[in-house]
Amino acid sequence: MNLKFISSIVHPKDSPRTGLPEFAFIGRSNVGKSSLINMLAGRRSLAKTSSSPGKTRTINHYLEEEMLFYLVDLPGYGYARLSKVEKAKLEQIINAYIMKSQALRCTFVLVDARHEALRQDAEFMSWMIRNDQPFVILFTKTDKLSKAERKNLESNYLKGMQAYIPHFMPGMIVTSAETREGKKEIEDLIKEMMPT
Ligand SMILES: Nc1nc2c(ncn2[C@@H]2O[C@H](COP(=O)(O)OP(=O)(O)OP(=O)(O)O)[C@@H](O)[C@H]2O)c(=O)[nH]1
Ligand SMILES: [Mg+2]
Repeated sequence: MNLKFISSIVHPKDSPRTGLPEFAFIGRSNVGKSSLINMLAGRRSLAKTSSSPGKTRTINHYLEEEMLFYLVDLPGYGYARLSKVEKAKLEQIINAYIMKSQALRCTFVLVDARHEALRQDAEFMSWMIRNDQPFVILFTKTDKLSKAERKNLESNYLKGMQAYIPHFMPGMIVTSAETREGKKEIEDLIKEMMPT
């Protein structure tokens, strides 16, 4: 993808007003949102990444200059070390963006492939379902899985999530920012969701 950094904002109302479709990246802090955007861009440091959680604190728009859509890098949720006030502030940014963006086509909810189904992710996805917000799960860091873990990833995760959300059956894509697994699947999905 030919991605160009456009803006870094705190208030969703300051989003670009071009009306171009937006695809957002959300998930727990440190799950690999910014790294995945870099992987899609084929660039190392378009989006800032960090091994310590809580790196992204703003809503960041990247424009795909040929197909004309935005990828939107959001702050992570659930970073335990933040103060209550700071956590609430980030949650407010995320929720306001998702509820208010007119151009948001689909949200990619990133989940670390090494973790079991987590309550925090279940709560976020329940909230998305209640608000009729379409999303697809992207498993991240799958380069760190053994063959056996990789094989059972989707079915194990679904089973775990269904304990929180009955009949849970979202779209899922397996990715790695290291090996670039999942790049084509994400690109194809975005193409499918572009207005014609
Ligand atoms: N092995 C491996 N490491 C990854 C992968 N994706 C991300 N990482 C590492 O995970 C850490 C966090 O990555 P980020 O992309 O900054 O995560 P983030 O979700 O944007 O984090 P916040 O902005 O803090 O919410 C970094 O040390 C990355 O190098 C991956 O696919 N494989
Ligand atoms: Mg980030």
